[in-house]
Parts: sequence; structure tokens; C-alpha cells
Amino acid sequence: MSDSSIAEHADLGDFKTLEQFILETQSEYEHSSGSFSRLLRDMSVAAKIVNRDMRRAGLLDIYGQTGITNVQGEVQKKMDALAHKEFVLALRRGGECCLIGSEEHAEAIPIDASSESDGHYIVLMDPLDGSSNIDVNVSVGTIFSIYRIPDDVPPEEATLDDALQPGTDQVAAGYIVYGSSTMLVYTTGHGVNGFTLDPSIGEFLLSHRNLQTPDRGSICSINSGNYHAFDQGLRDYLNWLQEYDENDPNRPAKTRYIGSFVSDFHRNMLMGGIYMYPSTQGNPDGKLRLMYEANPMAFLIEQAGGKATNGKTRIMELEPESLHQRTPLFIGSPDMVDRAHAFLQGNAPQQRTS
Ligand code: FDP
Repeated sequence: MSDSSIAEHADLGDFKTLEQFILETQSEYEHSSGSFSRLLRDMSVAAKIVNRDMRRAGLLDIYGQTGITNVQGEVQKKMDALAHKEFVLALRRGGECCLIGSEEHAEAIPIDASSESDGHYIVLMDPLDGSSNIDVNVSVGTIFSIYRIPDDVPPEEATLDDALQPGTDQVAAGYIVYGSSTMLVYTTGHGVNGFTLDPSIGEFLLSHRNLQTPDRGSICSINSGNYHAFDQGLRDYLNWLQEYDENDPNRPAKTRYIGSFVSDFHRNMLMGGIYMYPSTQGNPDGKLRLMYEANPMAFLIEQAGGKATNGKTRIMELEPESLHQRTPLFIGSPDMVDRAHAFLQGNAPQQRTS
């Protein structure tokens, strides 16, 4: 990059802040009253705090485990607990949210709405996704999904039942990826926009407007260590992806699996690809959580032109039964998800054997 183009890119006057963008677009939202904008602002403040701590993780005593096993039976990392605390604090302080569901807490957490706000929102989140990667300095993320409580439910009476809405009812969803830069990406159902944190001014700036995912790509993200526990249809799809075809520039596919869903998803959305966490013989429901991993990412990918299914049904149409329920997930570029489906259903084109 030449000196002049660096100077051009460094002119932050060209970039909108997240706050400006939220205010400008708030009229697109049917319940627009400023409350939702403030909720997003609260999320972004917590994201900046988590980002700050994460950037110094090796220097502070926040690597390693808390000694607690969470509701999923997974060992909780100190950063999981810290991120959970920061997001809950920010939402509690902001007063726009009446109920929180978090991967790090067995029950839904009620929030007392402050007298000045109406607090009609429910936030479901995975405060720190990909936590097995934290101690080794690999990108991780936060995923969130936002719902409104039904109009006839007073905020102080909101319960988990009000949160168990299908993904199609989400009013917004997003993620923060703490990677080589920190980005916040979200949708309210009017496209997907990405904001990069400029640490020098502490602002998220609009860097990726109206993101669209390619129809197909060459990236396949799956934990292939589980290959022998996959259904035959899925194994056939994986084998098909690895075949060379002179007429198909996307095959053989590249295997790219960070094992940090937010990071794998983000890369695939930008470059074209598919992320799969299927059912396996031992885990028929897969691993990922419907309410705060699959649904929000399904909303985002659909808004970016992609698809998300559990192998049979569109993710956002699944009827939720519990806060922490799991679901198999196939998500990414639309042609790739369609092709995976065809293989899973045994309707795929004849495979070459040589
Ligand atoms: P993690 O357990 O480290 O939080 O849903 C959680 C998740 O990571 C995803 O981010 C990741 O894609 C997946 O699990 C990794 O699971 P495997 O180690 O079984 O591949």
C-alpha cells in the first residue's frame, strides 16, 4: 500500500460510527422508539470491554478455567465468565432488556427495567464462543440474538417462555469477532453490516456495508475428526468436495476449521463456504445451541443471501423447546447448503469412483 493510500484509508472522516449508523437506520425498525438503538449501544459497550480484556489476556490472570462446569457440562473458562459478566452488567445498566439467556447460566436472568425505559427486549447470547481456543490466542467471538416480548407481557413478568420464539421472530442478531481486528456484525432484517473497532478512538466504524455471501465457495469447515461418526450421506458429500473436477473451480475444496464458530462463520460468509456441525452417532443433536448460536447466525446468513438448516428444516423455523437445546447445523453459501442437503437426502448426483 502506498503512503498516499494509507493516508486515504486513515481518514476516518469517511467512516460512520456504529452509533451514527444505528440512529440513521432506526426508522427501518417498526417499533422504533430509540430503545432498540440504546440496546445495541449497550451491547457494543460490553464488546469493547471484553475486547480490552481479551487483548491483555496473557498479562492478566484470565487464562484457564474457573473450576465450574456450565449447564452444557463443559468446563467454564475464566474468559467465558468474564464476558458473561460484562454483557449482563451492560444490559442491566442500560435497562432496555428485561430478560437474558446466556450459555453460561442455566436459567434465564430477569432484569429489572429502569423507570425511564420500557425494557421490552430479550437478549440470548453466547458471551464467548470458541472458548477452547482462548488460551492459545486464537480468534473467538460473542454471538447474540434479540427478541421482543409480546406486547401484552409487562417487562417485569417476562419469563423464559417469552424467549422461546422461533428464529423467524428475531428482531436482530449479531456477533463480535475478536480477531486480527475486532468486528461487530449485525442485522435487523435489512441486510448485514459490519463495523471494525478502531482502538485509537474506541469506536466501531462501518467497514463492511451490506455484506453478501457468494453463492458458492471452496471452503468446507467441519471437525473431520468425527468423520467415522457421520451419516453416509454426509461422508459422501465430504468425499465429493474433495474430488477434482476441471469444470468446478471450487473443488477440491479447502478444509478450514478454526473450531471457533464465529471465526469460521465470518470467514466463510466473506469468502464463500459451508460450516457444518452435524449430528453424530453419539450426539444426534450435534453440538451447537439453537437459541444463541444457530438462530442468530441463520438470521445473519439469510440476510447475506445464504442458508442455514439442521439437515432437514430451515433453522429459523424450528420450534424451540428449551434455552440450551442443541441442533445440527449446516450453514453458509446457498448452493453449498443445497448440495449438502441433496447428499444428506440421498439425492445427490452420481459420484465418480475414479
Ligand atoms: P467451543 O466448544 O470451544 O465453545 O459451540 C461451541 C464451539 O466451540 C464452536 O465455536 C466450535 O465450532 C465448536 O464448538 C467446536 O467443537 P469441536 O471441538 O467438537 O469441533
